[in-house]
Amino acid sequence: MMRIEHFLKPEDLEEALRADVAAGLTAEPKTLPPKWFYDDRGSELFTEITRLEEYYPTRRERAILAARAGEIAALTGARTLVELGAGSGEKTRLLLDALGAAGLETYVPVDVSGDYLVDAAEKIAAEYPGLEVRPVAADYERHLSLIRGGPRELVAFLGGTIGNMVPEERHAFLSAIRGTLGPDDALLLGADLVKDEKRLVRAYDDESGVTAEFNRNVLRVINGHLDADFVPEAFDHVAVWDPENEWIEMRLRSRARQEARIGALDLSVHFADGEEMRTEISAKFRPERLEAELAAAGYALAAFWTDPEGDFSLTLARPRGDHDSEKTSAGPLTVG
Ligand code: SAH
Ligand code: AVI
Repeated sequence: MMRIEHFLKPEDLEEALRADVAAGLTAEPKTLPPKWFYDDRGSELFTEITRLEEYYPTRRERAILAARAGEIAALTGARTLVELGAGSGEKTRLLLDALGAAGLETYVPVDVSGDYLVDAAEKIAAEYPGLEVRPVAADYERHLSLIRGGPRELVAFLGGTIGNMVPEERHAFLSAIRGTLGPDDALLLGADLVKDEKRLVRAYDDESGVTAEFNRNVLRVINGHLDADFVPEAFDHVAVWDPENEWIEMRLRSRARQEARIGALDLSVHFADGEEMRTEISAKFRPERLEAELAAAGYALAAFWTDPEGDFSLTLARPRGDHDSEKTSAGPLTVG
């Protein structure tokens, strides 16, 4: 059995869920943070989503990684790869192959979904016998400073998960990562790009209903951990494009007037017929915006790549030194 570093003991996890649910379900409108989708079942459902025809981001990011992993290895010379929100680590293998050939020694996958993380890390350790694999169960928004990286570190945050944060959270998060990086370290950031609304909505409202189940899973997580009695089937899955904010919003819409009782909070929550509760945003970016957000958080771009269709992006960014604090970019972007 693989050793795992745990910053999220079950009681911490419960305490955090309790606080988020209490705040989110008493707010107007009601909201829940997306990190609570990912128990074992939620992580499996997400993996299922990545295989759907409608859900293009994973395929597109994989194509960029397949084309650019060698360049990433050459540009970073990474000896340590820290992957935030690693999930199944399936695409990561493309990076591990290229970085491994160029001297990678340690892989630190970090995820809030502890059991799923251990399974994924065990598989990777078996496939890469020379690699030290050190999984860390943590909330990357709270425990970043506790995660032990290593020399010549590459921090990867893939999948477009940055889009699941609102702009203020993104700024705080990117700045916090920046604070952990030394001058030889770098950030590899996957971000989905703005595109045709129909394709975006299809990607978040698939024909077979897997995303709907993923969305409702947050209610099952609350039922299981906080002694609640949500009936997930009493809520419809909703995915809408918000053109002003340029994000997809996932919501759960109550099919009727109903009450949910959350035993651990001694709280009863009333839902009106048709009331919508936001469960996730998935922001889509324009390259200028990404560059500006990275610059504001203290980075200079080293490279920017997209897949041939221009659907998804991968950015390699370095901490900006004091001497070039006036610049917003390290130089010309590599696009293609
Ligand atoms: N990187 C993978 C998985 C993306 S799904 C990919 O590109 O396919 C998002 C992952 O982030 C899930 O595995 C989820 O458990 C994890 N996650 C979400 N919020 C988190 C948080 N606050 N701290 C740590 N992990 C988190
Ligand atoms: C993890 N994250 C990048 C996914 C996304 O596309 O925003 C989560 C997801 N939500 C619905 N489908 C997938």
